[in-house]
Amino acid sequence: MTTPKRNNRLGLPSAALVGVLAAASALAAGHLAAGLIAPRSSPYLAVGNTAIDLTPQPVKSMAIDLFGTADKVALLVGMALVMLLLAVAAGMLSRRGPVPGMVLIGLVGLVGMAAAAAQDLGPLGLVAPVLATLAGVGAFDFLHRATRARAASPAERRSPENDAATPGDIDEQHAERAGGDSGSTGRRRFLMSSATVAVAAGAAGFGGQVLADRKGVRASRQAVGPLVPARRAPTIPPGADFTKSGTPPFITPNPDFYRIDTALSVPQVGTEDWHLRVHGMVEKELNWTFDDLMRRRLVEKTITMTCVSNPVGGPYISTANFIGVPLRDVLLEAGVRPGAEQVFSTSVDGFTAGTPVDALLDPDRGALLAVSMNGTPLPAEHGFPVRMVTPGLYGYVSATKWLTDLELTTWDKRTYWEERGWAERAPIKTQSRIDTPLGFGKVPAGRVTVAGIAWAQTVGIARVEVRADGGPWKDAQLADPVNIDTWRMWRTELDLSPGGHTIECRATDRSGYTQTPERVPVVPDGATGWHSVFFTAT
Ligand SMILES: Nc1nc2c(c(=O)[nH]1)N[C@H]1C(S)=C(S)[C@@H](COP(=O)(O)O)O[C@H]1N2
Ligand SMILES: [Mo]
Repeated sequence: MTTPKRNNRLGLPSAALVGVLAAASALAAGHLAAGLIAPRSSPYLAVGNTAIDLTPQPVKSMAIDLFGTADKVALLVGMALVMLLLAVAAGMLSRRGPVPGMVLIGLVGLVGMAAAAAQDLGPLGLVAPVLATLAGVGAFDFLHRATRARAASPAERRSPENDAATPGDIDEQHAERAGGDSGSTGRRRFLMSSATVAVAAGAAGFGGQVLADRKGVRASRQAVGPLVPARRAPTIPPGADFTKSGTPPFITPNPDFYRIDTALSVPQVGTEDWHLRVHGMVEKELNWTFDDLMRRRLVEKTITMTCVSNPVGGPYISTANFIGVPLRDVLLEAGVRPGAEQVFSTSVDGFTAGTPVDALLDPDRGALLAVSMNGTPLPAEHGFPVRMVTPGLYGYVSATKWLTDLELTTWDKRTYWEERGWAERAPIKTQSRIDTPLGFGKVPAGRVTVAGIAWAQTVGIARVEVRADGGPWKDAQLADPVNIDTWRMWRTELDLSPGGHTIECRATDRSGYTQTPERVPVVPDGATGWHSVFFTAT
C-alpha cells in the first residue's frame, strides 16, 4: 500500500467518529474497571459527584429550581453533551495526525483522575480513571491509524469528481467509486476497526454495570430476616386520610416516598460491610456491626419526613412506618459527656448532618436509627442498611442515610449543607398544602371539594382553614389523628360560581401558632407562606 504525502487528512465525519468512539472506549473501560474495583470510581460518576461538590450554592439552588429532583439527570445529560463535544473536537483537531486528539483525551482523563482523587476513594479509586485514559488514548491512536489507512489508498487522490468535497477530505463514495482494491480494503479495515471498538466499548460498559449491580445490596437486603419491633406502631385508622377527596394515602408507598440525595449513584452498603462508630464527647466509644445493632431494642414509629427544600405547596414530604433502634438508647449506652451540643453524623458518601443532642436524647421525640421502612428493610435509595430519622427536624439536619459515624461534638463543626449557606438548626415549620383541586385545573361549578395535608411535627395540627378569593375563612374537617409527628389530612366543600377562583389554606398547630402568610424562600431554614391554588369552575 502506498502512502501519499497529500490528501490523507481525515474527513470531518470520520475524524469526529474516531473521537467519539475513543471517548466511548474510555468511559466504558473506566466503568468496567470501576465495576471490578469500586463502582463509585467510574470516571463519569466521579466527575459528576465532584462537580456537585464544587458547585456554588446559588447555582445549585437554581438547578434544583429548574429541574427539581431531576437535577442529577440534568447534570448527567449535560456532562454527556460536553463529553460529546470534546470527543468531536478531539477528532477534528486530529485530521492530520493523532497527537492533538490523544493529548486532549489525556487532559480529560486527568480531570477524571482528579475527580476520583477528590472523592476520597483511596489509591484503588485511581485505577479506573487511569485505565479509562489509557483506553481512550489507545483507541484514538488505533482508530486514527485505521482511518488513515483508508485515506492512504490511491482512491483518495484528487479527481475532478472530488471537487465538491473539502480539499483533502476522505469521502466514502469517492473511495468506492474509484474502486481501487486498496480503497475498499482500507474502507473495510476502517469499518471493521470502528465496529470492533464500538462493540468492545458496549460490552465493557455493560459488563461494568452488571458488576456494579452485583456489588449491589439486593442479596444483603433479602438476607435481613423479619424485623420484629418490641413495640409496634398503632395501626393507621381508615379515617386517617381522605384519598377519595384527593389527598395522598396516609402511608406513602416506598416507591413514591420523596428522595433527596447529594450523591449521583446510590451507595451500595451491605449489612456485612456496615459499621457504626459512636465517638467524640462520649464516656465509651462504640464500634458496632449490623448484628450488634440488631441485638438492641427495636421500636416502630410512624413519622412524616419533610425536606427543607420543599417550597410552599411542594412535594418533598412523605410518611412511613419506620422500625429502628431508638437513638436515645444508643447515646445513653455511649454516655454523652457534658458540653456535647450536636451529634455530627456522616454517611458513607461523605454527606454530613448535625442534630441537636437534646432532640436525640428526648424520649418523647423518638428519633431512630432506622433499618426498616413500611415493612421492608430500607430500600437502597433510602439509606440501606441504616439511616437516621428524627421527627420534627428537616432531613438535612437529622436523617443521614447510609449512616456510618456519629460524633458527639459542639456546634463549631460544620456540616455539608451548613457550608453551603443553610441553617445550623432546622425545626420543621407548621405548613399546609392543597392537593385538590389541581392548580390551573377545571372543576364543575357548585359544591367543590377542597382537600389537602397539614403538618406540625412534634406539636400536632389543631385546625386547618380554607378560603376562596380572599373571602372569610372556613374550618376544614380534619382526618383522624395518628400521632403528632405525622401529617394530618383535611377536606372541605366550598360553593363556587362559574369562573376563576383562588383558594388558600392555613394551618394552626396545637401550640396555637397559625401559619404566617409571609412568603420566605426555602433557604436558609425552610419556606413559609399560605399555599394558594388558582382554578376554573365551569
Ligand atoms: N447520605 C445522605 N443522607 C441524606 C441526604 C443526602 O443527600 N445524603 N439528604 C438528606 C435530606 S436533605 C433529606 S430531606 C432526607 C431525605 O430522605 P429520603 O431521600 O429517604 O426521603 O435525607 C437526608 N439524608
Ligand atoms: Mo432535605
